[in-house]
Amino acid sequence: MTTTTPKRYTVTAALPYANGPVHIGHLAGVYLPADIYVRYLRLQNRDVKFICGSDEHGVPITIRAKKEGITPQQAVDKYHELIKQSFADFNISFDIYDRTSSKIHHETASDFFLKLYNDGKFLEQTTQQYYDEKAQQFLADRYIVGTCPKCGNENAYGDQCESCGTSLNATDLINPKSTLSGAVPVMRETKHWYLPLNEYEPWLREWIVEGHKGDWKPNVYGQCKSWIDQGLQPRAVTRDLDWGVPVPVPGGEGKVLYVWFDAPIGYISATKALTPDWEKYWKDEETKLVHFIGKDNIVFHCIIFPSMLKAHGDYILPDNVPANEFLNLEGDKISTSRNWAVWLHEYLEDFKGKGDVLRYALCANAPETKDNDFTWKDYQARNNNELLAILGNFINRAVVLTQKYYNGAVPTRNELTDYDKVVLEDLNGMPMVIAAHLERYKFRDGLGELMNLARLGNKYLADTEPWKLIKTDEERVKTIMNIALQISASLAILMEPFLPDSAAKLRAMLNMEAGMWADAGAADLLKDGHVIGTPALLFERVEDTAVEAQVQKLLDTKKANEIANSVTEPAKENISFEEFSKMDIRIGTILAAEKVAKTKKLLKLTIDTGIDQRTVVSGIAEFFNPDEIVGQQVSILVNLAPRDIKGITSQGMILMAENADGSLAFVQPSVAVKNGGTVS
Ligand code: B3M
Ligand code: ZN
Repeated sequence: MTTTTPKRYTVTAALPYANGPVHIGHLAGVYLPADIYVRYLRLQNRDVKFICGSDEHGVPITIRAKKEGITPQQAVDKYHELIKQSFADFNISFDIYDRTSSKIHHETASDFFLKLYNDGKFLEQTTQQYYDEKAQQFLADRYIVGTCPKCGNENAYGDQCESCGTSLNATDLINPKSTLSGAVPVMRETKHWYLPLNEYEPWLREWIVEGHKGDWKPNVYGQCKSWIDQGLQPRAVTRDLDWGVPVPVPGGEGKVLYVWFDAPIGYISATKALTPDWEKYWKDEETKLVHFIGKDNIVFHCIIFPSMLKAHGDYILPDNVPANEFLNLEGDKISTSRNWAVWLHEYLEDFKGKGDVLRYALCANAPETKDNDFTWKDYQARNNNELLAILGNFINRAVVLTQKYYNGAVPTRNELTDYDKVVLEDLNGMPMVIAAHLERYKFRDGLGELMNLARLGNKYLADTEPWKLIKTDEERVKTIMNIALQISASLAILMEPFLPDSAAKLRAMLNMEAGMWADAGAADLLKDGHVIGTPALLFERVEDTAVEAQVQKLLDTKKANEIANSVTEPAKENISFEEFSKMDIRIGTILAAEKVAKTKKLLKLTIDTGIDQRTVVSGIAEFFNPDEIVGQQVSILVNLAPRDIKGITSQGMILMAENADGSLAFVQPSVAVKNGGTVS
C-alpha cells in the first residue's frame, strides 16, 4: 500500500468487449467509480492518466459477428463507436479510449509475448484439446460450455465459470458441448504455450496474501487467497483461432494470443498511443497503478496479468484492484442475451440531459461490497428525495435569496454566532472527510458525505430562517446568506467528481471558476461583493409516468423472453377421423357478454350459433373486456353436453388459442363467415 502521495497515477478501467452496447451494470461496477476517482485526483492536482479502450479480440467478438452475419472487424467497428459514445455521453473522462485492433497494440502484445518466449518463461506443450468435427475447429473459451467442476453451473465457459469466478481449462468441464454446433467435441492434438502460474505461486502469496491484506477490498483479497490456496496450474496463453494477435514464434502459424493475454497489455498500448512519456506510467516504482474492474475479472487482473508483468520484469504491479460486485436490475441478473438491462444509449434517449441523475443513483447504490439491485423506484426516489429535495433545494434557496436581497452580490459577514462557527468548521472539514473515502475507493460513502454537506446547508437555512429575519435584522441575514453561499461554492467543487454536469451548472450559477479540491471548505471561496449568475434549476422532478414507462419496457422484455423460451407441448395420441367428426364446431357471433358475479375468470356469453341463441360460460374474463368482444366471431363446439357452472347452464364451449405466457386469443375465421358455418 502506498502511504505517501504517489508521484503519478495510472488508472485503468476494464476494456469492455466490443460485442454489444454498455449498460448500467458496466457503469456502476467499473466506469463510474473509476471516473469519480480520476476526477478527484485531477482536482487534487495529481498527475494521472485514465486509460481504457475496447477489447476487440477473443471468442466473444467472433460469436457476436457470426450472430449478426458480419465480419469480426465490422462487429468491433460498430460496437467500439457505440460504446465510446455512451461513455462520452456519461462524462467518463478517459484520457484515451483506444482499441486492441490497433497497430500499436498488435506490436506491443506481440513484443511482450516474444520477450517472455525468448526469456524462456513459457512451457511449450502438445496436448489433447477439444475439437468440433462438424465446425472443423478447436473449441476454446466461449466456444465450449459445460458444467463447472467447482460450483455445478451448467453453463461454464471453457476458460471461466462466470457463476463462481473460477478460471478453468476447457478440459476441466463436465459434459462439454460445442456452442458452435451443439456437438459433443472430440479430442485432438495441438501445441500451445503456457504460463506456468504454479511457479509464481510463492511470489503471489507473498505479494497478495501477505502484502495486500487489509489493503485490498475483502471480496478481491478473499478470491485471490482462495485461488492461491487451492494451487495454481500452468495456463495456456495461445489459442487455435483466426481472430486476434498472431502468435509471433515458430510453430505459431494459425494461432493467436489468448484474449486475456493480449487485453491487459492493451492498457500499456493505449498509454503508448496517448503519450510518448508512457514509460513513466508503467515502469516507475513511484507510479501508482490502479485497475478498476468487475468481480468476474479478478483472477485475470490479480493473478494472471501480474504474473505476466512479473515474468516480463520491466513493469510495475497494480497497487490496488478495487473490483465491484454485480448490479442486478429489478431483482434479476442483468443479461445481454435476455435483453435484461438498461442500455446507456437508450437511457439518454428517454432521459435527455439526465446523465448525472443516473450517475448519482448508481453511485448511491453501488455494488461496492455485495451485489445490489437497481430499481426504477429507487432511481426516482434518489432524484426526487435527494438530488432535488436536498441538493437542488439548498442551492436554489441560496441563489434565489441572494438575487432577491442583494441583486446577486455576495454580502459581507458580520459577527459570527456559535452556530455559524460550527457550520463553518463542518464545512472546512468536509473536503478531508470526502477525500478519505475516495482514497479508499469508498465512493458511496464519499457521495453520502457530499449530500450531508447539502443537508447541513439546508438545516442551516431552515434553522436561521433568513426569509423571516429579513424584516427585522438585515445585518444578520447578510451573515447567513454569505455562509450559505460559501457552502454552495464548496459543493460546486466537491460534487464535480460525482456530478460533473451539475457542477458546471452550479459554477455558472455562482459565476465561479473551476476550483481545486484544496480550495473547497474555505469560508471565503466567494469574495464579498462577487456577483453571482442567474438562478436555474439543477434538477427536475422525475414523474411517475416516466419510471412506469421504464418498468413497462422491462415487463415487455420479460414477456417476450417467456414466449421465446416456452416449450411447445408435445403432440397427443392419434385419433381416428370418425372420432374427430363427432365434434360439431360452428362459427358464431357474440351477442352479449357479462362477468359472472363473484368470479375472477368467468364470462357469461350469449352466442348466435346460426342454429340458435345460447348461453356459454367461458373462463376468459382475465383477458377480455366484456364490452369489447361483443360482435366478434368465434368458433364454438355446439354439441358438448350442457354443464352447470356457478348456477348457469353452459351450452357449448368457445375454442381458444393459448399463448406461451398463458394469455388467450379467439380462434376466428380469417374473413366473416355466416353464423352456423361449420368448422372441419
Ligand atoms: N473484455 C472482459 C469484460 O468485458 C474483458 C475485460 C478486459 S480488461 C483487460 O468483462
Ligand atoms: Zn463455477
